[in-house]
Amino acid sequence: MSQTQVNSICPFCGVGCGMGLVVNDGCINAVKPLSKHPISQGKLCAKGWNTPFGISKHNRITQPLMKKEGVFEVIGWQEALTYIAQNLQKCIRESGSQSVGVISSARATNEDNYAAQKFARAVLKTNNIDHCARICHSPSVVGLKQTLGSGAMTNSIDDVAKADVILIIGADSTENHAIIGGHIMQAKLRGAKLIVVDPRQTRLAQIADLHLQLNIGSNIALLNGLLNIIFQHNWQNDDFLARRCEGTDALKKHVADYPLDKVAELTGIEGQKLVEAAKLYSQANAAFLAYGIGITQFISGTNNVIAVSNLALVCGQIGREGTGVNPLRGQNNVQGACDMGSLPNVYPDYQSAADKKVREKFSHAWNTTVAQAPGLTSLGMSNQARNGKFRGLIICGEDPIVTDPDRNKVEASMRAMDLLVVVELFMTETAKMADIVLPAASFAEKDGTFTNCERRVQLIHKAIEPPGEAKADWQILSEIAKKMGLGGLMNWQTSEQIFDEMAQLTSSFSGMTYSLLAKKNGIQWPCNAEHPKGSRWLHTTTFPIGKGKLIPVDHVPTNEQPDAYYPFWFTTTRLHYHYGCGSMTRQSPLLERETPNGLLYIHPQDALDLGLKNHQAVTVSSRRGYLETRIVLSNELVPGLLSMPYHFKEAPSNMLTNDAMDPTTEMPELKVCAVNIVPLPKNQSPCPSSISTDIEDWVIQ
Ligand SMILES: Nc1nc2c(c(=O)[nH]1)N[C@H]1C(S)=C(S)[C@@H](COP(=O)(O)OP(=O)(O)OC[C@H]3O[C@@H](n4cnc5c(=O)[nH]c(N)nc54)[C@H](O)[C@@H]3O)O[C@H]1N2
Ligand SMILES: Nc1nc2c(c(=O)[nH]1)N[C@H]1C(S)=C(S)[C@@H](COP(=O)(O)OP(=O)(O)OC[C@H]3O[C@@H](n4cnc5c(=O)[nH]c(N)nc54)[C@H](O)[C@@H]3O)O[C@H]1N2
Ligand code: SF4
Ligand SMILES: [Mo]
Repeated sequence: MSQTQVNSICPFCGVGCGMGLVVNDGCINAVKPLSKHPISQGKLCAKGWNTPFGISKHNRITQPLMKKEGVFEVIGWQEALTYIAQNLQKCIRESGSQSVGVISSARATNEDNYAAQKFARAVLKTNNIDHCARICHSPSVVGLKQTLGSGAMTNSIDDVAKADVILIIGADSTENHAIIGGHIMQAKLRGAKLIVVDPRQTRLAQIADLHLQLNIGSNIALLNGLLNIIFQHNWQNDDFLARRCEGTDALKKHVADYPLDKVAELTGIEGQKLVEAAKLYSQANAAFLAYGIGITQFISGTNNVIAVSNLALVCGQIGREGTGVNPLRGQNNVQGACDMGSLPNVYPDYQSAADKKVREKFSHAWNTTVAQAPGLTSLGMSNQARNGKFRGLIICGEDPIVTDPDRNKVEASMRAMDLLVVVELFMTETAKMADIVLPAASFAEKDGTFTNCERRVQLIHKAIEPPGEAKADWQILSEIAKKMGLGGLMNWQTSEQIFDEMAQLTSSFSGMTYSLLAKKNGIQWPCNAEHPKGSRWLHTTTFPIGKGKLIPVDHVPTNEQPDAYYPFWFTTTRLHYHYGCGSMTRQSPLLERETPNGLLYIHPQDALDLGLKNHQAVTVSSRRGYLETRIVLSNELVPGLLSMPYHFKEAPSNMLTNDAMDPTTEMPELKVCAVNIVPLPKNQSPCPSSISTDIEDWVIQ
């Protein structure tokens, strides 16, 4: 038996840990952590260790499938490609290019994402291209662009080790960015002060020096309150404000409207704790601020991000080692999918699609005329589908039926489309609704690059052959282009050719090549003539927009609040052991045995008041939908607040969630809505029907 090791990058979260894929007779049967990797330094979390299960051949989609009378039949590639090309052309002929679009995958490579946006803009002639950043950190991309000039993490992961204060806002890092969570715990052991702002008592909150357990959705009140305290005590960094920022006076005046008693009332946090937090953060030599989607997933998401940025700028905690405004981007390559322009409003490297010069640049480079009209977001496409205006969608590696808000609406949108193509590894709930399902190669079966949350572009290498007839996303999109008569636009032979094309058309990546990336354990962008070695820190001397912008923002109540019919606050979170829709982590028997298939956390006092016992079966309902699950008592919550992980299709929390949107980014308010809970009759189990994702249950062989 021959055994080799191919070094790669973990395909789950945005930390981007290094892993060696151990290949035995054409199969990956183990992974090894890489001791020399700059971030993971010989560690992996439970998901990383279970990677071989997550892509194992058992249960994978291996051939193109076409739905005929409700079941899938195996078809040949040529038949599938012809069907897709003809139906896309039909939609475009009858309803214009705005009636079709692409959702690409933040789990797939930069090269796949570059190909997806080029396919949309050059082949379909539409800016209808988006991906899951929409419902994740799109407010970071837009908010930080306004205040700092760039929407990415300003500093690096190992800056955690250089900080004397660490402020974590709306992020559950031991569960979701486990290796960073570990770095934070180590920093705390070494003596750094830790402040956690979260309505739940997360594991980091449990060891924090200060836990500001705010009322859900009261972020701006809290951040403006902290700023007001800082100005009142003269704790702001005057020198930094004078040299590097604009808008100080207006912001100071604005936050004076957030006195201690008002903020304590809105946030539920006593004044003294707020003063302590304001002092610790502002007076630190180096304070590292990281935040997650407890900031972004609100109708006020963009303003929440701006409020975070205001705090760091006023205290001058940015542009130096150990500091920064650090959005903890979620998916393994969500940073990359944004960088590559898989967004309706920007081309690669955030070049504006609204700018005629940019459109001319890409038209010239690609030797075609690119899309002219503004594009739709993913939820925009979904909404237009229910109006009959949006008709044909290719989804590469996303499971919106499980992961988008208000599942009943999402299902109606998918049903309304004339053509739904899903490119996937597994038979997800969304794939089940498709007209055509195409088999995608996983990260271990193709070459390419992923960009982690600290802007580090890292190579992944093909270790094994794709199962059956699966192909990389970029290859599949190129072949559809060819069938549409536009193959010349996407005529690449290797992923490296795609990367080189992208690097030539951007500034931040212009100094990168595969051979340089291979030598260096990845490179952090920008990497160009000005920064030939890449950039550990952004904004050290100036911001790309000149001065940092302080922008006053106001607290707004969440779109939905508890009332007599739906008396509980409801939020959704993640479990360490499962990832996203669960399509990959739930293939692992080791991870599956760690948690029940769906659970609702409730404070013991609420359970007592409702007469509920631990593990009792309940129904949970909102204005939009209904599900059944079992409760788990938890002191991590406050009375009145329920929480639920979103990974389980058997108890899909997005049946309940609200799609009310942030007006700037169309980010839905996934983090909060109002629900009711009622016990199920005794002896009745939740989720009576188990929902199979076994491939043989769906395909006629
Ligand atoms: N195990 C695992 N890891 C993952 C993922 C996964 O599915 N599983 N997904 C990846 C992805 S895509 C992402 S985006 C990241 C997400 O990583 P995180 O940003 O850590 O995501 P969440 O745990 O959903 O939410 C973070 C925290 O926000 C808190 N919160 C809720 N409302 C508020 C509020 O009003 N204010 C504040 N300050 N906090 C609030 C919640 O209690 C929660 O602790 O994780 C990535 N890593
Ligand atoms: N209620 C609630 N809903 C949420 C959230 C929340 O906190 N609460 N969080 C939101 C967030 S932050 C995010 S990022 C989204 C995530 O939502 P999704 O992006 O839908 O979640 P994933 O599970 O990552 O789905 C990615 C799919 O890609 C497939 N895949 C993996 N690699 C490849 C590849 O190389 N090619 C192709 N074609 N497919 C591949 C996997 O099998 C998987 O099914 O969920 C959002 N939904
Ligand atoms: S922390 Fe993230 S990147 Fe690292 S092993 Fe875990 S899931 Fe993979
Ligand atoms: Mo995410």
